[in-house]
Amino acid sequence: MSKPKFYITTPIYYPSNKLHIGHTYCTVATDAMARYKRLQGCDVMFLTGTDEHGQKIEGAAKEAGITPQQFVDNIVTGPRGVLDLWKLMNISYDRFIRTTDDYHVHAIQRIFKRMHDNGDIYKGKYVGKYCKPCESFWTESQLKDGKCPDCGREVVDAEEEAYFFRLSKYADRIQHLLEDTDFLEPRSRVNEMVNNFIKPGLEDLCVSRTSFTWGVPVDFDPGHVVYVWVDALFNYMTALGFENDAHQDLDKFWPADVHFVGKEIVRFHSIIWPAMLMSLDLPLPKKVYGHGWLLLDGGKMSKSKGNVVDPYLLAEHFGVDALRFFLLRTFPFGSDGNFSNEALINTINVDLANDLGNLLSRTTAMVQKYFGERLPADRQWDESLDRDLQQMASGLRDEYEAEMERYQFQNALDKVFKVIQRANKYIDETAPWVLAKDMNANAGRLAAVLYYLLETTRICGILLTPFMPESMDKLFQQIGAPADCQTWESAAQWGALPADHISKGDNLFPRIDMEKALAELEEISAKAAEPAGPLVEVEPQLETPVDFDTFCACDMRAVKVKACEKVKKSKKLLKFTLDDGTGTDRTILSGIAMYYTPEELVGKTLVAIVNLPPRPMMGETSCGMLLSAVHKEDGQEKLHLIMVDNSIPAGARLC
Ligand code: ME8
Repeated sequence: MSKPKFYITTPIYYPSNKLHIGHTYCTVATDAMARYKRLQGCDVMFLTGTDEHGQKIEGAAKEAGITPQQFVDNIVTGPRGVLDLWKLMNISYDRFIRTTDDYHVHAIQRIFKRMHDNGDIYKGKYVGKYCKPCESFWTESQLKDGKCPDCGREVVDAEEEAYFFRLSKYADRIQHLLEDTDFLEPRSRVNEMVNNFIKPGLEDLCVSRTSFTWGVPVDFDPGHVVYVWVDALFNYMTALGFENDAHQDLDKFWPADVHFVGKEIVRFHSIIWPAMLMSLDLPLPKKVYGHGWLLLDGGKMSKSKGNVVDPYLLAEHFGVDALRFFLLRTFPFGSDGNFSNEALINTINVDLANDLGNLLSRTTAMVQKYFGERLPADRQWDESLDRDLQQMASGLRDEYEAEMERYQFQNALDKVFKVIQRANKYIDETAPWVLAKDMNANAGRLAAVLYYLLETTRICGILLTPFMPESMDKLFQQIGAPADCQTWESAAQWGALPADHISKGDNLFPRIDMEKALAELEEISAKAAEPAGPLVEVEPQLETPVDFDTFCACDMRAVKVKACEKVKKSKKLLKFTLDDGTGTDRTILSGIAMYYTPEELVGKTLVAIVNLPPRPMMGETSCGMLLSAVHKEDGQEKLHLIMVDNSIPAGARLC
C-alpha cells in the first residue's frame, strides 16, 4: 500500500536584513508538523525558500552598492544567512526554492501569460496608494486612518500603467470558500477576511510594476515586472514542477495539505491565491492556517521596526531543541504571544530541566544503581498504584494526535507534559529508594516501577521527537530504545521496551540560572547594539586566470617620493617626482588628490608599475602608475596608496 502523502509549506522568507525569532517560529512549527507526519508514516514534502524579488530588495542592494542578486545571495547562502539558520535549527525541509531560480522565473512568465490569455489579466492604469515597505497597493477605502492597514505606516500616491488581475470576478466563489468550508483556519481569520476585504467589494488587483526592474519580467511587454506576490505565491506549485521541468512532483503532491502563514499574509493566501488558482482551473490547497505573531513589548517584531530577537543568539545560548520546544509549547499557534527571555528560561527550567530532565535522569540513575543496565524480567505489578500512569501513557498518542491534527502544538505538548508530571508523582508514590532497602523482598516490585517509568519516558520521547529531534535521540539512547521502539505504532504499545540496555547519560536539559543568563544576554545585546563598524565592500575577485608570464611582464618597483604637487588645472591629479633607482627622476601623475595632500607623501616609499607606455595628461606626461588599494566604506569610495617600508631601496623589484 502506498504511503499517504502530505505537502506542507512555510511562507518563503523575504531576505531583507534581519532574520528574527518570528520567522524561526513559523518555520519551526512547519518542521514539527512535517516531522510528525513522517513519524506517522506519511510521504512528506516540506517546502520552504526565499522570496527574492521586489522594490525593497532592489533599494537595499543599491544602498549597499551591490547588485540585487549579490544582495540576496549574501543573505540566503552567506555566513549566518537563511540556509545556515535552518541548518542550525534542524529544519528538515525537503525542498528549498529561491524565486530567482531560473525554472521558477520562466514558470512565472508562463503563468502570467496564461492568465493574460484567458482574459483574467488585462492592462489598465493604477491610481491609488502604495505602501513601500509592504509593497502593497491599497485603495483609499482600505487604508486605516490614512495609513497602510497591514503595517500602519505612511502610504504614498501612486499612478502607473499596469496589468490587473480580475480578482473581483472571483469574489463570490472566494466568499463561499471561506465561509462554507474549513479552507481557512482559525475561524476568527475568516470573519476578518470577509468583513474587511470581501464585503466592502473585492477590487481587481494590480499585478505588474514599471517603477523598478528587480522582478520577473513580463515577457510579452518589456518594462513591466510581475508583482512580487504573484511571483511568490506560485512558488508552492513551481517548486513541484508546475510550468517547468526542473521538478516532477506536481501530480504526487498538489494540492497542498496545508500552508502555514503568518496572520498578516492571510489575505494573500486566502483570497488572492485561491482566485488565481481558480483562474487557471487548478485544485485549491486543502487548508491555509494563519498563525499569530510573536510580540516583543506588545508590538510585532519586525526588521523595519528594529525590535528583533536574534535566533542565532538564543539557539547558541540555550540550545536548539530548547528554543524549538519553547516556541511551540508557550504560544497557542493561532494567537499572538509575548516573547521574553524570562519566559524562555522559565520553560526550560520547569518543563525541560525539572519535569522531563528529572524523570529521565532519576529513572536511568535508579536502574543503574539498583540493577545495572538491564531490568530483571521478573516484575511485580501493583494494579492500584500502576494503573493510572499506564492508562495515561497508553492513551497519550491518540490524544496528542487529535491536537496535532488541528495544529494545536501547545495542547499536544500539554498532554505529553501532564503524563510526564504524572510519572514524577508516581516516583514519589512508589518511593523506589525505600523498596531498594530490601532487595530480597522487593526486587520484582522495584523492577516493575522502574519499567513503568521507562515506558512512560519512551512514549513521551516518541511524541516529543518532532519538537526536539536531537535530544530525543539521546533520550532513546539512555533508555536503550531500539529503532522499533521509537515508532508511531509503538507509541501506542505499552510494554514494547526491552529494558536491557539502560545507561545514564548526560543531563539533557541543565537548569539555567535565570539571573546569570539574563545578565549575559543583556551584555551580548548591548555589544550587538554598539554601532557596527563601517560597511566595507570590496570588488569581487576576477575569475579569469592570468598566465604566469603575463603577470611577470608587469615591472613593479619600489619608488621614493622626492617631490609631490597638485596639478594646477586638475582637482584630482597629483604630480610625483620619484626616485626609481635608475638615477633619473621619474614623473607619475595620479588621480588621488582627494585622498592625500602632497606634503604627507614626500619621503614615502611607494610601489609603481614602471613599464607602462608614457601617457600624456593635462599637459604633462605620466610614466607609470602608482599602486593603491581601493574599497567602499558605507557606499563611499576609499583609496590607500600602497606604501612599503622605507628601508626598501628605490628600484627594488617586487615579484
Ligand atoms: O511575508 N511572529 O515574508 P517575511 C510570527 N515573503 N511570525 C512572524 C513574525 C513574528 N513576529 N514576523 C514575521 C513574507 N513572521 C513573504 C511570504 S509566501 C508566498 C511569501 C512570519 O519574510 C510572517 O508572518 O516577511 C511570515 O509568515 C513569515 O514570517 C515570513 O515573513
